[in-house]
Formats: sequence, C-alpha cells, structure tokens
Amino acid sequence: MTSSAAEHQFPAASAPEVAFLGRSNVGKSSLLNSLLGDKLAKVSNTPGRTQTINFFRLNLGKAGIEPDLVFADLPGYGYARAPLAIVGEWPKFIEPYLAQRESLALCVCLVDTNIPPQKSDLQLIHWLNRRGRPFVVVGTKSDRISGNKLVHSLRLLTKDLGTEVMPYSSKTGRGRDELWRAIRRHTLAPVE
Ligand SMILES: Nc1nc2c(ncn2[C@@H]2O[C@H](COP(=O)(O)OP(=O)(O)O)[C@@H](O)[C@H]2O)c(=O)[nH]1
Ligand SMILES: [Mg+2]
Repeated sequence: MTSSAAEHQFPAASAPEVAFLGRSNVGKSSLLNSLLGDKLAKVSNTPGRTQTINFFRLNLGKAGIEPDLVFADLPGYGYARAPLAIVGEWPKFIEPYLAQRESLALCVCLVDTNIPPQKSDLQLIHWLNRRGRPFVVVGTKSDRISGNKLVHSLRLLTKDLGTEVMPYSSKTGRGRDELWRAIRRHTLAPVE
C-alpha cells in the first residue's frame, strides 16, 4: 500500500507554502532565522533532530489574522555515514508531502557552498525536476569562502546540479533579498 498525504494528516493548507529542504547541518535553521529576522526556527548543533515538518504561518500583509504565506521546515536528510537515497533515509511522510501538497508553491533547496555537490542533493533536485515542482537552490555558508574559491564552488554546484545556485549567508545577510524576491515571485506574498 502506498501512503498518501491524507493519511499523514498534514494541517489544512491556509496559504501558499514554501518548503525548505537540505541535508542536516546545511544551515537551514539559520537561514530560516535570517529570513524571518526572528528566532523562530531552532538552530541546533545536533544534526538530524527535527523529524517532523514545522509549519511557520506568516502574516506579511498584516491586514487580518489569516496567514498569507507558510514556511514548511522539513527534516534534514543524508547526514553522515552512507550517502543513501533520500527516500530510504527520510521519514515516510516527506515524499507524499512533496508529491501531493497542493499549496506547495516553491521548494527552497539548500546546498553547502563549502563542499562539493552531494549525491543526496542531486537526487532531491532530480526528483523535483521529474515531478515538475518549482524550486530554487541556495548555496549556504557562502561567507566561509571568498573570492575565486567561492566562484569556483558555485560554478561546480551549478554545473553538477544543472541549475543556478544563489549564494547565501545567514551570518552576513548575503542573498536574503534575492531569496525573498524568489519566494514572492512564486507565492505572490505581500511585501513585508
Ligand atoms: N559561517 C556560517 N555558518 C553557518 C551559516 N549557517 C549556518 N551555519 C552554522 O552551521 C551549523 C548548522 O546550522 P543549522 O542552521 O543548525 O543547520 P541545520 O541543521 O540545517 O538546521 C551551525 O553551527 C551554524 O552556526 C552561515 O551562513 N555561515
Ligand atoms: Mg535545523
């Protein structure tokens, strides 16, 4: 029997949703905090802890109490040991969520600019491509390398993943405006 989104009882969709995906420790919680300007997502040094989808209901238009945008923080994948297939390692509810969630307007895929492209990242991006799910790829921790090294790393990631990689730093705020623009473009969310 295949599992469905309905069986997993995701909360009813209230607004366009943006899902954040990446390997454990890629900097997802830090990025969410930097996007939201608030300590809303828990930053942890213990990878692989989050095993549920955390939904952040945002009200950017500020008119009324209904959310106009939802951020979905998905569990990290592919930490340590073997570079197993995402589907094998990820909790069973992830694939149905990505496949069936109607309100899902954009997937933000995080990759680390400090390391070469990882098999699990490739698998995720191929999967999203196959399913026709809109996504953007963000290269995290871009403050850790500079100049030519960063250019080289972004070029390698872009080539291997077959899609543009936006440099991002939760420490310096680099890429924050560009990512918000991409989110707005896909969700028609109001300006903060
Ligand atoms: N230098 C730097 N470190 C970062 C950045 N983002 C995250 N980190 C560090 O990377 C580690 C993992 O970050 P976290 O946000 O918890 O990753 P998550 O497991 O993907 O949620 C922490 O030690 C963070 O301080 C960044 O933009 N720049
Ligand atoms: Mg985290």
